[in-house]
Amino acid sequence: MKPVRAVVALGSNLEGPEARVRRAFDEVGALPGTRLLARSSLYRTAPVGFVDQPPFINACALVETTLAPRDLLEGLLAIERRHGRVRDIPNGPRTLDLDIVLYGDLAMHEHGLTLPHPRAHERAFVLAPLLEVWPDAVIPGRGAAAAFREAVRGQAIERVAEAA
Ligand code: PH2
Ligand code: MG
Ligand code: MG
Repeated sequence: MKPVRAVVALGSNLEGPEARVRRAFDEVGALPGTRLLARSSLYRTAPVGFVDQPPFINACALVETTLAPRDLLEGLLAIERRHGRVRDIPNGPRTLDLDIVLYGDLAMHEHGLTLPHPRAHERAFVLAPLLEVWPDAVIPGRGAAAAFREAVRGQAIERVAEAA
């Protein structure tokens, strides 16, 4: 299969989030058929949705992959499990969350996998690192990712560290 450019959002707010996200970049880049093209800075971000939990560390990875979307997702979920991810409270605290934000220009909706990520354009914690690794990114069905930056201005996010 021809390699496709994809963006993976990384998030953690438990058990050493910064070190964990740094490690997760390497683990994403080590998936079969997958090459890490760029890693964003790390951002400290206020929790969105379920607010009574610690701040998150968020980042984005730009990859090139020959994995089909479902196989990429399975690989990401396996990494999450290795990080001891427990799914109890929806949107609640987690050791590691790895979401596919973009997979080329693909738009699809299947059980457990919607592309592009349906909420990416409304979350500063995704948009800021996404635009860092891919300033011209287009969100299929919505348009240039950069056009949404203004709308998420009010959300609390702070760049805390360079990419590793
Ligand atoms: N992830 C969520 C829900 N809320 N808030 C922040 N700041 N960062 C996240 O990664 C995040 C969230 C569901 O995946
Ligand atoms: Mg998520
Ligand atoms: Mg997820």
